[in-house]
Formats: sequence, structure tokens, C-alpha cells
Amino acid sequence: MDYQKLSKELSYALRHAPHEYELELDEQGWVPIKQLLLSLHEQRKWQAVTEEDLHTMIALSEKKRHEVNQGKIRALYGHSVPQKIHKEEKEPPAYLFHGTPQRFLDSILASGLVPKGRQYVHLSEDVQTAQQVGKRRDDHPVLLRIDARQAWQDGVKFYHGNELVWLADHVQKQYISVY
Ligand code: HQG
Repeated sequence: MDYQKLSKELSYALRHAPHEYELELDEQGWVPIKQLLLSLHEQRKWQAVTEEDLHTMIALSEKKRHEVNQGKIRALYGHSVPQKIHKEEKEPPAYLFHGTPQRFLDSILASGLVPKGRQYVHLSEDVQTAQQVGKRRDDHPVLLRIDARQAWQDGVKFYHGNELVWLADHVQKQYISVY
């Protein structure tokens, strides 16, 4: 079983295209594992996937992208579905980081961080993770530091993604500096 491929397929299904898989996300993004498996089994390459494989996939992944609980599974972040996925509000650490391609810098410093195609802005708890996120699109990404505590104190909402990923609706420019 190629667990990385399985993880990518599930991210696609649970973040972006549940309808293609005849899945309905609840308001926290959960779907019943039984339904997901039925849908996956329609594809030849996923005919043999079991619930156990989903656990193995999560355990083997270097990032916690998915979560299983009480017979259900969800993506923890990254959604672009039209229906807003409700995330738990949480006080952020003092600083959060964001890695982005050089070419986006001027626009970000002018209008802040906006969610673009996703439902939330994605922020990293540590510099290394932000660096990796930025490197997806630029070999020498810019690292931004977000004054999350100040923003929180000013009423900006932050939400928990996983242990390294934080989410926000919009981060205004006054909280952003080049790191
Ligand atoms: C940029 C992956 C211009 C923003 C990653 C980013 C992450 C602006 C891009 C997760 C802007 C959106 C999310 C503005 C933001 N002007 N550009 N005002 N505001 N941007 O992919 O944060 O591996 O939607 O800097 O690791 O790159 O798939 O967000 O470059 O955790 O699990 O607009 O996706 O996780 O890009 O990545 P994305 P992201 P997985």
C-alpha cells in the first residue's frame, strides 16, 4: 500500500472535493469512515483499503493531516470546500511564522495574509515548518513572523489545526514582519 498516495487522495477528498466521493462533511469536517471506504473501493487502486490502513497512514505521515475518532475521519486543515469548516478558537503562542514565495511579499505587506483559495490563512508554530511550507513554491522563500499574541489581544481569532499548524481568518499587515 502506498500510504503517501492514500494520504494525498484523502486530502483531496476531505479538503477540496467531498462531492466527487459522495461524501458529506459535517460542520467540523468529519465523515464516517465506512462511507469513505465504500467510495474508495470503487476505484481499482483502493479496492483493498481497510480502516486499519487509515490508522497506519496517519501513523506513518510526517505531518498530522488527518484525524480519526469514533468511526469518523477528517482533514485537520487545508479546506477549500464552500461550506465553512468550524475550527476551535484557541489562544496562539506569542509568535507564529509563515513561509511564502518572494513574489507574494509586496502584496502581503500591503494587504496582510488572506486565505486565498483556502478557508483559513495557515500559520506555522516553528520556523522550520514555515520554511518547508514556503519551499513548496520557492527555493528561497521569505519567512514572516506574526505577532500572534498582540493580534489575539486585539481580537483577531486564531484556531488550532494540529500541533504545528495554526489557522486564522485574516492577519492584518501591522502584525507581520519579515523574519
Ligand atoms: C499567499 C500545506 C499575495 C500565502 C502547507 C501562500 C500548509 C498571499 C498562498 C498548508 C496573500 C496560499 C497551507 C496576499 C497570502 N497576497 N499572496 N495578501 N496572503 N498569500 O497553499 O500557507 O502539506 O493556500 O503566503 O504545508 O502555502 O498540504 O497556503 O503562499 O500547511 O498538508 O497565498 O498546505 O499542507 O497558498 O499552505 P496555500 P500555504 P499539506
